[in-house]
Amino acid sequence: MKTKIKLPQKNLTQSHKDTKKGQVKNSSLNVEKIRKDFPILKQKVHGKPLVYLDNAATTQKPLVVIETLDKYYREYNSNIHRGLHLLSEKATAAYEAVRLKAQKFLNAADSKEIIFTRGTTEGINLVAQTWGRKNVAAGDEVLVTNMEHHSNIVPWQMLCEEKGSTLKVVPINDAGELLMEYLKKLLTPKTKILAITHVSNALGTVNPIAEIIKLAHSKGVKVLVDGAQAVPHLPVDVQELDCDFYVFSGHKLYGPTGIGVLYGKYALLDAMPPYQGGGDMISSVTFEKTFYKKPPYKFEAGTPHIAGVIGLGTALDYVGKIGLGNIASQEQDLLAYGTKKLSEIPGLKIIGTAQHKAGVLSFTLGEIHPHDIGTILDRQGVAIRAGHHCAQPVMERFQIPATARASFAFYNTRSEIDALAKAIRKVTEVFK
Ligand code: C6P
Repeated sequence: MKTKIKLPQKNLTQSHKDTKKGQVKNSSLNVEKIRKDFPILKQKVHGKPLVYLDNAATTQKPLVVIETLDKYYREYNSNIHRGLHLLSEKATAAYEAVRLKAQKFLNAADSKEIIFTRGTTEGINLVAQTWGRKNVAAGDEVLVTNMEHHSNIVPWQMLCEEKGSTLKVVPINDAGELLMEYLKKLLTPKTKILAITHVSNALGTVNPIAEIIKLAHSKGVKVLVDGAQAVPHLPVDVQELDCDFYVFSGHKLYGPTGIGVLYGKYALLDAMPPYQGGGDMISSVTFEKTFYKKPPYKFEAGTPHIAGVIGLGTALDYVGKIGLGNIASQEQDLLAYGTKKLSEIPGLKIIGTAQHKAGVLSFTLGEIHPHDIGTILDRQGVAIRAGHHCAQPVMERFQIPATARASFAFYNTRSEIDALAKAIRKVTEVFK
């Protein structure tokens, strides 16, 4: 298996300079200042300064998000859409205001197209269990890719098992890029939906999603995009993409855990049966018949994660203030610098060398098990993830059991990447 490393076309020394303290400062982002927004980054682990490079698993939270949660519980904790009292009115207004923020964030046509979920996983399950159960029948096909997270495989597999339909898989090349000619071939009259990740969590590949959606639509195939690893790193416009569904998790976007967003085109949402039954999703209930509310409420049964939604709103504001363009440029610099630094380490092999990548560096180091790499790095204060990253088919494709994975956020610095490289070299020494 051949892998070729292609560095992003960027002049590293011109656009970024290390300051005296080793922090990166560039024309658009003052990372040293930004880091002060994240209280957790100040700490030491195992007596060493924390170098947090596990951002694809979850990002750290800025103080404004933490304070938003604190304020909600201290000052206006209340159930929403139900009470006539002031606290409930305040909580309802704050909750619904975030729907508008999420609409703006994704540039959805209407706030009714925004459904709050527990996260990406629940968003995909919701679509598979509602749209999928209604529209996918025996003999039909559901198309996914070889680089999907388990969350975008298993719900479709469950649906296919139930319906007697077939799950088809678009293969990837040695760099971790989709094989477009296979994608074209696999979009057949039997295909009902293509469920595809925008950015791979295990490889970092950024898929040409606009082109793919166009292709699928030209064959009459609906498209669900898993945006879990995309929205924290690049601007997304669902109207421009013309995707049918788009899902993401708040916790990877500097927001709280347990909250996410499902975007769906209104006509599709309106025609879908509900996901769960319960309070707040009905217009009337009798033992004979229940009538449901219109979207989005039809899909938000029970008391939702009110604090999570409100916290997500603050995270969206925070990211908006920093600017996804600035975030992307900072992270691309880290990716290029990290790729160069890690490639210099003897025996280290980067898994995922696509032309277009987000800030993810998955790697193996000779015969050393990635779990050992992760443990030794942790002792040096460097937090990464090791394992299959809930993407076992990716590991199978590259014939490896696991990788070690460093993933970047805009608050990371080149000096942290130096610390990562130093810690990896230590792993090699330990195993000599
Ligand atoms: N990936 C990682 O370390 P939830 O758990 O629902 O917030 O997100 C699931 C999910 C779906 N799709 C992609 C592309 C993802 O990366 C993830 C979460 C984390 O890579 C945890 S496994």
